[in-house]
Amino acid sequence: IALQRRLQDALLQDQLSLVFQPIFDIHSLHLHSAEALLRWRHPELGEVSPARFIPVAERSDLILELGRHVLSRAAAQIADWRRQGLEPVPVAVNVSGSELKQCDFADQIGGVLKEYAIPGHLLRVEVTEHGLISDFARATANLRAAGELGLGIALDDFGTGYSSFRYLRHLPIRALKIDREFVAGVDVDARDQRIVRAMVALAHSLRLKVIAEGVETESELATLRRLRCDYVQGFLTGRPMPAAGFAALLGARG
Ligand code: G
Ligand code: G
Ligand code: MN
Ligand code: NA
Repeated sequence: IALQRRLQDALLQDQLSLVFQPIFDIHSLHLHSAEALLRWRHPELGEVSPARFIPVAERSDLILELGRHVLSRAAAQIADWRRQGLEPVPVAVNVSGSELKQCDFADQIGGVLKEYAIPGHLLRVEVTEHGLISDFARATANLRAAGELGLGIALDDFGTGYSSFRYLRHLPIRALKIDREFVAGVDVDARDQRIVRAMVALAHSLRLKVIAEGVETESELATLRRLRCDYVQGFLTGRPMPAAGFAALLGARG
């Protein structure tokens, strides 16, 4: 409860910000998109990890407020980069399961696209298998509606949740994000190599793209290239960074 109270204040006092982690084409290493990640700097507690405060927010409707905040901040940032004369790449936001239960989820997205005058393809949604279980029909309808607004949908943390195949069957997804759990040490672990190869084959047979997450070493990158992943995200190619740092990446594209 204490943390929940503080998080409520954080929203009001503007202690929350977004950082952006670049996602690159695994072969050319051209910038492809970004993942927006929430950061909270509390005046006394210092940096509080979303791994800690998101679960707290998820216990109440605070997560819905947080979700709207992230969506509108991401859209505002895209609009701001465009004002600076930059050509933004799509920005993916993480969406919790409870957000997907809202009847007006797609209306919210439509609202921010209009407010910031940006095309839908510049926003993306990442959902976790875990987030989808409670109201699958509603979640599916919401993701379809988001897809119709032009947003690409990715299944996050792929392989770590439940009944993934059901999601692949029903959801309008465009990409799988292979969880770091399978990526860390994939260069030296034959079993992980076989698992990743199978995930990629599955994804490609369904015409989905594959993003490898949490790539930290050149050797992992080389292995993931060989295993035919499409995109790479991780500390090796770029840490999550503030908007100004990301603007430099946007500006440096040739
Ligand atoms: O970036 P970091 O490793 O600190 O994130 C930890 C966890 O918090 C990850 O699982 C990430 O998906 C989640 N997370 C980060 N930002 C958001 C957000 O804006 N909304 C939601 N729902 N989860 C987020
Ligand atoms: O669950 P999700 O995939 O949304 O969360 C992404 C999380 O992974 C973020 O907290 C981000 O900071 C973290 N992350 C991104 N790249 C790397 C990496 O190369 N290594 C590690 N350990 N964490 C990473
Ligand atoms: Mn994610
Ligand atoms: Na993930």
